[in-house]
This record gives sequence, structure tokens and C-alpha cells, in this order.
Amino acid sequence: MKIVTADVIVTSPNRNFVTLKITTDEGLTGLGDATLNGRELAVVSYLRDHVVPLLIGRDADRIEDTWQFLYRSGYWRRGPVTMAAIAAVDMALWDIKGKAAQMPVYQLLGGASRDGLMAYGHASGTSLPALFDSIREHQEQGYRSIRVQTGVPGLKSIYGIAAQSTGEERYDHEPAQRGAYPAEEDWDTRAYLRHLPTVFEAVRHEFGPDLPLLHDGHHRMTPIQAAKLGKSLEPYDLFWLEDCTPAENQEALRLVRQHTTTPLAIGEIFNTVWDFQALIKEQLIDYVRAASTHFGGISPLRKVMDYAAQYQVKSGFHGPTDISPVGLAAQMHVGLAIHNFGIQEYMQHGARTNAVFQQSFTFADGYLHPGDLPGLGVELDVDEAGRYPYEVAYLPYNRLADGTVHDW
Ligand code: CS2
Ligand code: MG
Repeated sequence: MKIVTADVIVTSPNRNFVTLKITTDEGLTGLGDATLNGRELAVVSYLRDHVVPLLIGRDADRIEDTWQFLYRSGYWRRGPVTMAAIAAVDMALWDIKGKAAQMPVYQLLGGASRDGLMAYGHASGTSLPALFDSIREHQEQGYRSIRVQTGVPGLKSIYGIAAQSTGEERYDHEPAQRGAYPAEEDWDTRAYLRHLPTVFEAVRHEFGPDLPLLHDGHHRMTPIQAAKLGKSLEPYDLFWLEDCTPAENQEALRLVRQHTTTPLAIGEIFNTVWDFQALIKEQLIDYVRAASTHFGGISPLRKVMDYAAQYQVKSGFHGPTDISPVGLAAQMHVGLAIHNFGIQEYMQHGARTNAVFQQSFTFADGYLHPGDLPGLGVELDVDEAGRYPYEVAYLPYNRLADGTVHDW
């Protein structure tokens, strides 16, 4: 079965998405997600100018060979642009293989290891009452695990607070915004470290000991600050503390680990299996936060999880709205098949996005399931996608009180 066309589709229903659609000479089509939030067009060019011409005429059945060919023949390895482009090809070929076999992709990966994927949603509020309302709202939607982010006294804006934008017209992920320049936010780590334990104490008091609670530190702390936070959150029994330090310095996790038993999750900005190698082997993390979309697709995600299984490290795949429904489906299939699944982030896309991407997954009683359609179970309505051209959008950035740029 030969690849005859590969189209790169850019659409911005509630936010920007880049999708690769591969068609074979047998008339089968496959979709892959290549969305790189805030740098979308770089991947479009990488695909259109350098990858698509190499795909035409290739054997669509040879997923691993195509992956290795694109990775190794490019010479310049790794990096989010390269790996998002390769991811899209990998996902599209798995989608095609599933359709050819008349099976959902999770069946090709070994079949289901569980009935559904426990998912967590994002509760947030600038104040405690607003946060409690948001947690209750998520519980009513069925979520049984909840990420908690709040405002910090003295700071105008803080990562992950949905209140900054509401309604269907909003950009479909709270911090990112349409516009020609990144929004500037403020940051004070000491104020955050003082405030956060009081928030978790109040949430535990209100919602009891059972509810799994997660928190995202979004790369903002030094190792010793992260160690201190992990320690001060221990009484509130977090499911995980995510991205407590910037991911570039992996040694930092060793120091954090020496000081706290709060479980650690990292890796949403990692691109390859090698980024996780030392962290898994030295058991410095508990959850792999990779996303199929930025990690080279389904094939490497499966490999890193099999490696992690030896060390009892579990999955916690990155699932914000900047992962398209195609990328989300891809990692749901992996999550259902692997033994060491942990949890799946699930933020929910907006209505326009769901009209562009027809999906077959279900979310019931807190559990996701990718569905049983052949392939990934997602189709793209090209006409609907065409109604929403690309719009410039950036993630925000941070400055400290004295004007220094800080990690966002
Ligand atoms: C976040 C992301 O979901 C998460 O854990 O860290 O929302 C992140 O801010 C965005 O994916 C950036 O594109
Ligand atoms: Mg995160």
C-alpha cells in the first residue's frame, strides 16, 4: 500500500491546529497531529517542504522504518519542530494500519489492559470560593481526579487560571492568547510558596482525603524551592507535583527527590525517549508527561512506557487543548494498551474544534475510552477546517517585580 498524497491542514477553530492527512493508493486515509503551540507554522514548513516530498510513493505499512528514516536521515535530530513533524507521520500511519486491519489502534498495540483511562481536569480560581466552585463543577462533569491551580495574593495573573477567559469565543486554552506579541505576566516564587500549602489544606478540608489532587508548578522553581514545596505539600497527599523545576536541568530532580515523597511528574516539553532515560533509570520521577504529538508519535511513546515499566514509573500523558483531538486519541490508544498507565490529562476542546474533528472517544464517570472505530477514531472535516484560517497566537511570558524575565 503506497502513500499517494500527504496534506498539511492548518485550522484555528478555537485555537490553532496543524494536522497531517496521508492518503494511500487503496483509498485509506490517516491523520496525525503536528501542533506546536505558538510555533505552529515552523512545523507546517518542516512537513510541507521537507517531509511530504519524501513520503510520496513510500510503503504506508512500514511505520517503524518510516520513523527511523525520517529521524536518522534528517541528521539534525530531536527538537520539538522535528519531533512534532515525525509524530504526525507516525500517528497517520498507525491510523491507516488500524483502518486496513479493521481494528482500533489499541488492539494493534496488544489490546486493552483496562476498561477506561482515569482522567483529570483543570480546576482553578483566583480565590478559594471560586476554586471550590470549579472543583465541584468538574466533579459534576464526572471528573474523579482534579488539578488545582489558584491565584496568589499580590500577583495579577498566574499560570492555569481559567477565569482569565471564559465562553466559547475564548482562545481554547487559558494562558495562550491570539495576538501578535506574548502577554506579559508577573511572578513571585516566595509568595507562591507561602500561599500554595494553605490552598491545599483548605481543599483537603473541604473535599476530604480521597479525591486525587494534582498541581503544576510550570517550571518556575529552583531545585531547593521545589524540594521545599514538595515537603510542605506532603500532608495533603498529592497525586503529583508537575514540572516543579525547568526540565532542561535534569539533575535538579535528584535534589528534589532527596527531600520529598510528593510524587513527581515531568516531560511535557520533552521530545525523545532519551530525555527520560536518566530520570527513569534513577527513579527520579513517578510519571511520564510526554505527549504523542511532541514526542515523535505513538511508536516512541510506547517504547518509553515499556522502559519506564521496569522502574514502576507510570504514564501521565500531556493532554491540554493544544494537543489536537488526533493527538489526544493517539495517546488514549497507547494508555489503554500499556500496563503502566497512570492517568490522562483531559481538558476538553471547544465546540468549534469538535465540529472540525469528529471523534469517537467517550468520557463517562471520570474515565476516557478511545472507542472502537478502526484506526484512531478521529476524522477531519476539511470544509469545516477551512472556515477557520490560522491566527497568530502566543503563550505568555513572566517577569519578576524588578523586571527580570522568569520561566513561564
Ligand atoms: C500545561 C499546559 O497542561 C499542562 O500541564 O502545562 O497547559 C501548557 O501550558 C501548554 O500545553 C503549553 O502549550
Ligand atoms: Mg503542565
